[in-house]
Amino acid sequence: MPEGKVPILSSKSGYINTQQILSPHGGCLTVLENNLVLPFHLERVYCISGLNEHTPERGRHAHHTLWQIMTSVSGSCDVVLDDGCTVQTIRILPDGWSILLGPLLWHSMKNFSRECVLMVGASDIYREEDYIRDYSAFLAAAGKNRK
Ligand code: T46
Repeated sequence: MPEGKVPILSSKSGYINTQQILSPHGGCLTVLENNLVLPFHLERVYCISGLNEHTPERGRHAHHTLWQIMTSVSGSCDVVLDDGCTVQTIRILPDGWSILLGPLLWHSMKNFSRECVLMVGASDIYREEDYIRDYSAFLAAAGKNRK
């Protein structure tokens, strides 16, 4: 558990150390690679950019099977995690601590700082059918999964 961080209580989530590397030439490198202790193999990487304090809440969905790791390359935002039992808000910062987003975890991102850029590594290619965008359907699926 990283020092000074709010413990993540949701199942299929947690912090992963992705360490930001300070380049000797200036600037900073953020790396996502399969050598990290990830419970999945990376298949796709995407960035969410153009974010600022006026950007409305994003996400608001869960995935049936997808695993993801989210890191801040620049700026910060709140990531709300809801596993159907526990809801909590985690601030994500460009400090090398990334957040694991497992399947059946309702998540949203909000309260972006200016020039916030998020990088996300995913276990599969983009498939719209893997999304659960209806909250009642998510609760039903998460409840079934616990039985
Ligand atoms: C997630 C959170 C953290 C694609 O065509 N390919 C892709 O790989 C992705 C990720 C998205 N898209 C399309 C689908 C939508 O038409 O891009 C559009 C915006 O996607 P969405 O509204 O789902 O964006 P966010 O920021 O709400 O969610 C994204 C990911 O989609 C999602 O998997 O977990 O970031």
